[in-house]
Amino acid sequence: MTDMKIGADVIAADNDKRAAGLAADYQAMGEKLARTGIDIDAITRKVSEFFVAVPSWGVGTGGTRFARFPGLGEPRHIFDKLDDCGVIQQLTRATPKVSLHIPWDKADPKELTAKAATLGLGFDAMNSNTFSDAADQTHSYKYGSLSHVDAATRRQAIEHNIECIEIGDALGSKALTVWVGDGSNFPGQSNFTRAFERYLASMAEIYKKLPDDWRLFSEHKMYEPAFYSTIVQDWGTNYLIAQTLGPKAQCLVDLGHHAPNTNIEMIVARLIQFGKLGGFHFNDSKYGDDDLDAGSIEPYRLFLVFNELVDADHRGVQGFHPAHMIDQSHNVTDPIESLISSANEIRRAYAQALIVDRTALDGFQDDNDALMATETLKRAYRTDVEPILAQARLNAGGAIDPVGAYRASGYRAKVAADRPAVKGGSGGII
Ligand code: LRH
Ligand code: MN
Ligand code: MN
Repeated sequence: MTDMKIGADVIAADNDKRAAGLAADYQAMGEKLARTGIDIDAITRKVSEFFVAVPSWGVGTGGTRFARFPGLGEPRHIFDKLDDCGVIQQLTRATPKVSLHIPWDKADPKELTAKAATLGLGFDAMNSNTFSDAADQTHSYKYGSLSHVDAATRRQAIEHNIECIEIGDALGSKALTVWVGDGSNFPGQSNFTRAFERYLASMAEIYKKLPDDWRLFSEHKMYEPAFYSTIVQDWGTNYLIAQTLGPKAQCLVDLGHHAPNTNIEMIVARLIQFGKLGGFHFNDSKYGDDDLDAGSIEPYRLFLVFNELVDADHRGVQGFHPAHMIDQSHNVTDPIESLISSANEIRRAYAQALIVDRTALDGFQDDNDALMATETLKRAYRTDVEPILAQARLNAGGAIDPVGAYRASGYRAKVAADRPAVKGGSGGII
């Protein structure tokens, strides 16, 4: 039985106010695109088939290492979190899956599956956590996990990852994402080579336990919490891991995990070329792993990443199905609103990339016409594709203006009445 959290009448009433405007905008845009030989309905269909997973940890207010300022109606546990994820999906129709983090979201898989089913949700990649200590664990990860000098600590981290696979298998997930904070804070603290050997050996143990139809994603990040060296610091090391482990191992690109100005779209292209792009953690960043809302700082970069993905599809790259997930931390917004808006921004970048004139672009590249090549990308990027995004949501039963409908629903105030207020404090999520 379904148990949608926003009344269908609320969505319908909000849509009614906006339907005529959307119909006019969609019609006008369709005519404009038709002049360049593009069928708007074909683009809308593709957009409707594009989904991005919501991170369970993203629906609670995040924080920095200095403080956390919770909002009203903070989810108390994974079941509240799933309710919030259900709202995002109900309004956007772009986020039918949730990515879980273990042990944060540990619960009976049967209960998780049943709850998710009532909300029309499923589960995307599982995330393990060996970057912090759980209350009941024997060995500490203070000095690392999968690469720890102590075999018993490594074994504990390996077993945790295997448990994540088992839980995920019961939930219908098909991938495990491994991100470790292992590294060092001082030159000389760790032997780069020996530590990486230990990490690879541990990952090989996890890889052996993957079901046949699963993938293992390793996620690189330049620094933090280790501030001198991090074991999986960049896409080069990440590629070596995926290559060493085998065909089910691929790289996960979190957009915030690179040095400022890194050409992330080019990393994406390289990983695609060599069959090792596993998926994404979408977010945006100004300085470091800021976990800001997707498209809020560098929307053009997000578009350029999608340009590579659409280009790969266009070239018919075999077996290419990257996982799309959001990984954000919301400090000053209602997390549900941020995630709604981020899902839309991600679809926007996709829609813009879909309308790039690829034949023209190929020609300009072959003619060394740099100006017209870049103008071809800009032309697509400058196109306001909002009518396509809104129409895709409407066709699928979602909201024309999902944040507007969410606010009209009063959902946050309703859950705040059930969920006890949480006091702020120091320290927060990574
Ligand atoms: C590390 C990271 C990784 C974790 C998540 C909470 O910075 O991006 O994906 O699982 O944050
Ligand atoms: Mn991440
Ligand atoms: Mn991160």
